[in-house]
Amino acid sequence: MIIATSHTTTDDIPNNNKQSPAMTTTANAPAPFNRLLLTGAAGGLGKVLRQSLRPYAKVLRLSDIAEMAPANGEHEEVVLCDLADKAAVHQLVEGVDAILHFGGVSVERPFEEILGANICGVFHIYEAARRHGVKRVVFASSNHVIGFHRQDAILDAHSPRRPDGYYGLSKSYGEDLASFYFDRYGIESVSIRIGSSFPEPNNRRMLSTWLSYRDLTQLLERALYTPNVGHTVVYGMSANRDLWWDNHLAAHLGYQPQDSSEAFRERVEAQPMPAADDPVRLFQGGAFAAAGPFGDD
Ligand code: NAI
Ligand code: 15L
Repeated sequence: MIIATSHTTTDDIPNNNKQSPAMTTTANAPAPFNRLLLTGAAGGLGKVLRQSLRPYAKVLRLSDIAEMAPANGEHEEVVLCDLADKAAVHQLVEGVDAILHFGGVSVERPFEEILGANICGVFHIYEAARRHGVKRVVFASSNHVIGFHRQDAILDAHSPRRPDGYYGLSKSYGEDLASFYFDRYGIESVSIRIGSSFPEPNNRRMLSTWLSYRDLTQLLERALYTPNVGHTVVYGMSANRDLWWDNHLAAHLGYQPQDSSEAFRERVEAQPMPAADDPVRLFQGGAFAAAGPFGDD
């Protein structure tokens, strides 16, 4: 179990960038946790992480509101759970050493849909962590916390947040909870502002925001095992050519991305160029910045 030894914030952490390990296998992984909880396990990233997190846990507890493939042997547990249900989340968290919180609504939606899954959901996760003595949470935050910044801005973890919708606001709230639960209870968190984590970048914006699954897995390894992270905010992107985000304030994680969107540039740039005033060209959050309003009819 990882224990918070000091009230460290990203301001205090020295820049001790390390070389990243080569891809982790069960043979060369750091000592596995006894039990890791992954929420959102039925989702796009959850399915990938169900495989790639295997070296890091003797038992991976996989949870979602949606059905999943049954547990594959003794190293998996499958638990259906609605994050909006406080009692169910408290049961879910019992007996785990660390939590990777990926569950929730993952796109812009009306506030009422975001409220239970994301806002109540992340609160339930932190309260359950406190009650069950869990000392480390990795939170799948999002670039939509800063989505209203222009694409010509370079941001770091101290840049002002500019959420681009209710979804981004829910992730911003999750980051605030992470900060509060560290200051108040010593529960450490890494909030990963994931860019676009898909098999390939699908459009021009994603040439900057893309995060390969391999790099995501390395970042999760660093987020789980780096000591004294306090509450660290890190941008989740691969080593792309034209980056909007600077991770120097998270250098203590030692994250060294291996992949780049360059391999896909030609195919992506064959697509028609969006108009100069299209939000997908103006804002870091792209089309999310133009979603809504909802509920006017
Ligand atoms: P996804 O939508 O495929 O997966 C989210 C999962 O959460 C789904 O399986 C869904 O059933 C589950 N979920 C929704 N409401 C729930 C509830 N009330 N209780 C329990 N589970 C619930 O999304 P994806 O792409 O796999 O993303 C995973 C996480 O990473 C999300 O939190 C998302 O916001 C975050 N993220 C993903 C990015 C990406 O590029 N894929 C970028 C930035 C953030
Ligand atoms: C996100 O936060 C979403 O979960 C994902 O579906 C993508 O839209 C991604 O951001 C992105 O900005 O590309």
